[in-house]
Amino acid sequence: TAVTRRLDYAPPAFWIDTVDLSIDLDPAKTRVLSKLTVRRNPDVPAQPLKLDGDELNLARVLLDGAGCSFRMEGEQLVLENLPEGDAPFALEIFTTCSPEKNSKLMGLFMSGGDFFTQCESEGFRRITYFLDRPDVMATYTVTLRADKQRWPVLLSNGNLVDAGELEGGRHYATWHDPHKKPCYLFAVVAGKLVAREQRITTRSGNNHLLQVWVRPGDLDQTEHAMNSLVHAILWDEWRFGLKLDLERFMVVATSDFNFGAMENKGLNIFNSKYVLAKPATATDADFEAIEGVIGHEYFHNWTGDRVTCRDWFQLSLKEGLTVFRDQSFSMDMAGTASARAVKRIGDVITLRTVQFAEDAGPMAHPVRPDEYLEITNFYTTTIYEKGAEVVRMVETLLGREGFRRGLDLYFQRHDGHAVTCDDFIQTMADATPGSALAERLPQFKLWYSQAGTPVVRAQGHYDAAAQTYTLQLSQSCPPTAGQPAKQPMLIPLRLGLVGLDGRDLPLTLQGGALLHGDVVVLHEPAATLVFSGVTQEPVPSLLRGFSAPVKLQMEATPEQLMHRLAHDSDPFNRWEAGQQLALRVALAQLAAGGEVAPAPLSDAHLAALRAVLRDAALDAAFKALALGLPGESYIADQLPGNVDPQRIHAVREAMRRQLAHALRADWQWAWEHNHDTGAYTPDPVSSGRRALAGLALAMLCLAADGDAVWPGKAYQRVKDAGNMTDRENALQALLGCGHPLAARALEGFYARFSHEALVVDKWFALQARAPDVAGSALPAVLALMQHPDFTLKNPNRARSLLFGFCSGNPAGFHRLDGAGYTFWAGQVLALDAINPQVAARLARTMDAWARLAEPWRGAAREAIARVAAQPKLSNDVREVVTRALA
Ligand code: DPP
Ligand code: ZN
Repeated sequence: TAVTRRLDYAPPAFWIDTVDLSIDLDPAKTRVLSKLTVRRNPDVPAQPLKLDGDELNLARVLLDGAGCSFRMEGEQLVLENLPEGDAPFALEIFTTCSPEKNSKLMGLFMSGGDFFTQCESEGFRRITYFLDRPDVMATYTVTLRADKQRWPVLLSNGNLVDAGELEGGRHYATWHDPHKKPCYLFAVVAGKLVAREQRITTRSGNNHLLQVWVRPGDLDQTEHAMNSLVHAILWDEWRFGLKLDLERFMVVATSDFNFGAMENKGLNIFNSKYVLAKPATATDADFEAIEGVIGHEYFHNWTGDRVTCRDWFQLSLKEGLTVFRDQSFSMDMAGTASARAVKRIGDVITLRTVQFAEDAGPMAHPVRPDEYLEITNFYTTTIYEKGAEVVRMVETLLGREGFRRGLDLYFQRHDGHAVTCDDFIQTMADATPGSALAERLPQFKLWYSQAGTPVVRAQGHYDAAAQTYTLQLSQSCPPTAGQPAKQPMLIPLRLGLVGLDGRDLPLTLQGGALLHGDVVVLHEPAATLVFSGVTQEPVPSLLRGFSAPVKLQMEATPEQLMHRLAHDSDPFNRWEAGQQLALRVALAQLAAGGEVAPAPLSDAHLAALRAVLRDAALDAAFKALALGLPGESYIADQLPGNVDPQRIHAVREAMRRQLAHALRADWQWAWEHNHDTGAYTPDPVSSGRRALAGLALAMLCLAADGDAVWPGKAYQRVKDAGNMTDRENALQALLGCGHPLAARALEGFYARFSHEALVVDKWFALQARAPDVAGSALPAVLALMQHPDFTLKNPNRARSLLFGFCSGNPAGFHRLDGAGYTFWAGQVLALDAINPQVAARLARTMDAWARLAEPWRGAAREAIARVAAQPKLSNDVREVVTRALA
């Protein structure tokens, strides 16, 4: 259980050039014969060859065809008496493993009777002994053997080069991957699967075979995934000139998976949640997520597979860049400016609620971390989403053309290599001499090394006589573990000045120029900007489009916020003004003490929201976001500490109820104009209308006050909605208002979909998040754990109920008696014995414990300490709870 440190990186002492694997698949005992061509790395002093292994049974090792001496050092296989010199030698290693016992779902495991692999980060060592590190890249040939009837389809990376029958009802297939790759991109699938196939010819005239492999009954749910894949391929070629480099590209779905999906070269393996969709079972959000994840994994083919990471501290090299690419893809697919903004707002909500919280908590780490106990704990929103924001800032600094030039140079320089975040950013600067990035590269790189969310403070002053508007900006970054003092960062701030009529005033910066006409690059601890020719007092609109992952603090009157909610030309900031407005009301209520006011929203505030809801020029999707209140955990994050989760819930509920009642006629109008979207398609316009209709229905149910009309309509809709989005929204509306019809609706929902695993997940999640009426939430969750469909062994199922409750139901979870935390501790331990990765994720739902008020704080500490005291914890969970208590 040793900590791994970034600065300890040393190149491998050996290279492995070719890997020839023969795998005899058997659930209880799979035999793996690995033939390696190995040679010494001439740049490194001679040392023994240490191969990683984990839970393997070693049968035999041959060196150049003869027996040889070896020893074990912990789980590593150590060979000392190897040939001198640089000449390659052959190593044959014969091991066995047991896929059916592999509940960690790392390495070779079984799902629904079929075989799958997951090797990132360190799963390959659970298949065979190897130099399991991403900078060792080899060419793979793989022969799979299995019973033909039970596992008729045998897949691995690359091209199928041979296949045939064997004795005893077995068969085989041999695959060869022409591309060198690190072992974390290796994959095998064997099962009773069928494929949707499509052949495409790309812009450049190349032909490819695309396959989406699923269980036979699921073929009717693969059309959207295939369309998304085709779009992703065409988009990457169009936007970045990056072509598909394989004749065959395969996507395979499995229902037992830790990640969302995995970018194995040519053979992407997906959590079925991100492949399977049909209108009857998948929501608009599911359709959108599938497009995004299919894109994400496909884009990894270049940013991850062709150019990979030197070591796991560089994870954001591929993940931050690939998230940026999938976000850009989804925006381009969304089309209109409004739909793009809606996508951006969704991404920022995730960043601010999850990543900002991470940056402010015990697991805070830089985008390029310095150390880890267990690397799987670092597949975080900091690496992914903040990493993507860093790449987005690079694009903002370089412009679209400059960014493209940078990426072109990146592939020119680093294709086929395992590189670092430094290599990436250096290339982007080298490709754009004189750019705002190249000019201040060392400072920009602080985004990779400093943890914590920077705070930008802004103060504005209008001088009517001089017709100037002065903006004073300053920045700071809070201390995080191991980083008490921070240096000022390079922060691109997109901004505008909104005039009285709602239009932007022209921007003329005294003594300087704005990047792209509207971006200020803040690099000093404090700066003063003076805009001249400002003919009227403006309302400043800063951080447009969320141009940097920072917290902006700027005084604003409710009138200024309402002005921007009504007019800001930047849709992101228009939405943000509404959020700020609501946040201020919530924070005032929290600061006030005493009884929670039943109607905290002012008339002017309600009128402003009504105007947005009724605005004929706005899209429904935007309205649904603008009328939504900030989440409870986001509100909690704005407090300095002493967080009372029950009061936050009560305040937000009061706001929600007031919004429901005060705008009842408007909600009814919104429902009437949006609830019928005709034949289902998941496009942004109709999905936006469904979102607004869903919100309206929830509000109308909340405002029903004993009247049965709206709950009755919701109940009817659960029964006969034409698609899952409308059905789930209606069920949620019923649950959200605590109506007795909800129980019957849940029953009917289950009866209809009990054979659809992904819908049963929704059924569990909806109940896990249901309002905590008189302490009912926890007992309901405990009862659901006894349901025959519940199991901790399936990650999606475990997440639906446990994460739904522990992180999606703050009022139910943060009980005064601490029973929610006791439940959490028990489930973390139970899961840890099965699947440490999923357990560690659940453990993280208590990250913010130290900011709680008493008695929650004491009870939370006790529960975490109980977990930490277990002697047999995985590294995964140990790292999370140790940091939490530090
Ligand atoms: N499968 C995960 C992803 O695609 C890890 N690479 O992000
Ligand atoms: Zn990824």
